[in-house]
Amino acid sequence: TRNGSGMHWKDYHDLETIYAFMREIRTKFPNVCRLYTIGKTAEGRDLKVLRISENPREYKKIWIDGGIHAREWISPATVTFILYQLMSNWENQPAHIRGLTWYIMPVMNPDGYEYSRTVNRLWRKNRSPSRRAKCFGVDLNRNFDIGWNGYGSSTNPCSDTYRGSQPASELETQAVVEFLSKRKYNLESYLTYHSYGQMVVYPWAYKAVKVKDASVLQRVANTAVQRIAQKTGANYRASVTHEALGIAGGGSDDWSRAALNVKYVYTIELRDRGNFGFVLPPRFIKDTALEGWTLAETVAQAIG
Ligand code: ING
Ligand code: ZN
Repeated sequence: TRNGSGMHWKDYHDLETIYAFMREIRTKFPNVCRLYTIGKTAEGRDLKVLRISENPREYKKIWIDGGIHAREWISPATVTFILYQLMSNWENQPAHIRGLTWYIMPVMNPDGYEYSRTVNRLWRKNRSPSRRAKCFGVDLNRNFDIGWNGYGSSTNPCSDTYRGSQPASELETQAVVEFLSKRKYNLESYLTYHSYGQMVVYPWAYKAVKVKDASVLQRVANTAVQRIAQKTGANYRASVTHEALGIAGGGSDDWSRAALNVKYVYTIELRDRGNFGFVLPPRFIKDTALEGWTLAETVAQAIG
């Protein structure tokens, strides 16, 4: 699984390698790929999304993001692996995969990711400076305009769960919101990759209520979890977010459901269960990424 960009899944990579991999895929498959720069970060890095589609006007759309939180390195590793799984065998993919338009954003928080790689391994937020305090960074998964400033988020700029100065105050949030709002009419699925905990969860997170089609979401999550266990032996749990993780406002997943009415909305907490936590050794990347791909495959099949 080596190629010109130097991408592989035996170790974690810096942002430039991930972006080189995205450009490489676009160059290899120019007819099905389109690479977008949807915005820039506070430190001036590009925010990149790769679209894969044989028919962007007609096909149903699925969004996948990773790297909202800087220290969750397994997330960009998994989302790039999903890209690799799709494109290394595109011609032979089943109709429910080839018949979708995939929007894939491996690193939603590039400033934080690079900061975690070079300065502070356990950094979570982005790196935007606060006007009110000496602290840096907003938790992008508390910054979306749904249940903003509610439970599970902080008003303190020095907190790890700081919600920002207002809803969508952050450039990363704004870029994603603007990009997806243009395509809201048939986004079928929003998948967002985090770690850790080994869980597949669905809305709501901001209030202790289940979404209307919770029974469908639970059933598809159960299927994904069963298939994951068959593939790698790992045990994931499927649940509604507020029961599994507690109430938290401002999440991207809840926003996609509330603002865009997306049906198949999932957050996956990848490996592990706390033994290594965020600092998951590279030897676990392959299997964990396969687990993340299994969720995407299962949801694609459910969309039909
Ligand atoms: N977990 C998520 C977090 O942002 C979550 C859990 C999901 C909260 C959806 C709110 C909405 O805290 C991790 N590991 O980041
Ligand atoms: Zn996270």
